[in-house]
Amino acid sequence: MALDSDTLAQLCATLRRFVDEQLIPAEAEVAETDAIPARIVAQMRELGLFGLTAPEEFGGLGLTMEEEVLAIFELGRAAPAFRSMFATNVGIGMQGIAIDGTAEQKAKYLPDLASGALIGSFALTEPDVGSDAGSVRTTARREGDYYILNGTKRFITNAPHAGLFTVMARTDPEKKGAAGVSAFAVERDTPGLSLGKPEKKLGQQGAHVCDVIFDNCRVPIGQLIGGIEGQGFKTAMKVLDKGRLHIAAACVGLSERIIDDMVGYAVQRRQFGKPLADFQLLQAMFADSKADAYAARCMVLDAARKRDSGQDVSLEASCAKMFASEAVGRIADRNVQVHGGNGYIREYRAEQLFRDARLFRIYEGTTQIQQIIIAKALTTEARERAGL
Ligand code: COS
Repeated sequence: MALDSDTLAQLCATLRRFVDEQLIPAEAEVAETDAIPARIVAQMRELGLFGLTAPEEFGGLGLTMEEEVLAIFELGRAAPAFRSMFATNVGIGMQGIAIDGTAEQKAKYLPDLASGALIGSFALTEPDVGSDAGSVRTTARREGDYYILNGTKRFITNAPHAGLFTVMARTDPEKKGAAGVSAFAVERDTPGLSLGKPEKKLGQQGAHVCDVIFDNCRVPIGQLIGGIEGQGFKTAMKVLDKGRLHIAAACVGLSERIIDDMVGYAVQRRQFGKPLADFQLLQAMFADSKADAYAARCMVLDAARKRDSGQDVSLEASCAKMFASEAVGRIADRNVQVHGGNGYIREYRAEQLFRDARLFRIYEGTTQIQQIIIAKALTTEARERAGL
């Protein structure tokens, strides 16, 4: 563990207070204005949220996976747009460099990513390449000391705020699949890089996504992550293994928050002369929600501990991401139901959290992609056992 148990308990208590006293009270404002107030971003920087997982030598807290998910259980209780603000730095926007970057790349970028002075973003998805990530079409053609990037990346979280992109592009047009893909650290002001308009979304107002367009974008060869061509897909997969555990933890946090809201509402609201909480049909929803959230919490913690012990957790990360994101969807839906008509009205947060939670089942790999990863691991193992 990076932190002793007292320090970790203190960190989690501080994050819980921050969520209760600053983030949850600002949810309505963020949803209305589609922006995180500058005062809250400044508080996030002061708390070190952008650098939760950056190595200590680069100014981060260097949290282990277990510590990271414990922190995200707390931070995930607020509307997910808040987490999005700093989480690309903690996860997919920084980990490509942290895991596979050269010493120079780490020294150049990790300190600013850790402090939040620089926002990192992860550019894998394209207009015609979503789940089939190995089919990346963006090209990176070597020309002297530069790679010339051409193509469009789509739905790139935090792109409007980012100063640095981890970009997956095909360096070898002869290799059609994953083997021809390389990863690059591309700075925002590189000539030939431009941004599309921020998308209008179903939920998570305050978190922004847009296209990132490369038009003969000249990227110095030193920006090839790890300095080796053809490793980009594997870098992306390693980043996503970790990212999926982080997302699963965010789902747990939000699930627990919604259960508090749901039961808190039901003990106060009265119908037929008694509190809603006394009706057994609703009690079944509370119980199913709690069991869902508890199971998700246990899965995430178990997978995180396994990763910290050096095990390959692709299968466990997919199980946790799939279960926790589906669970928070069920819980958010029950919360709307328990709120009845009020559940459909903006003033009560139930409808917002229902819309916000929907994205968890899609990004960083849809539920169906997690199923494919889990099934592939199981069938590969079975074939090996059978000597096939
Ligand atoms: N860690 C390290 N390496 C990995 C890996 C992982 N988790 N997963 C796969 N690889 C390696 C494989 O071992 C293989 O290497 P070799 O060619 O040396 O054997 C290579 O990467 C290709 O793997 P695979 O054949 O499994 O790739 P597929 O093209 O079949 O793709 C899926 C696999 C579907 C799992 C992948 O495309 C995926 O995760 N898609 C979803 C992408 C996603 O989450 N997008 C969301 C937007 S990003 S926020």
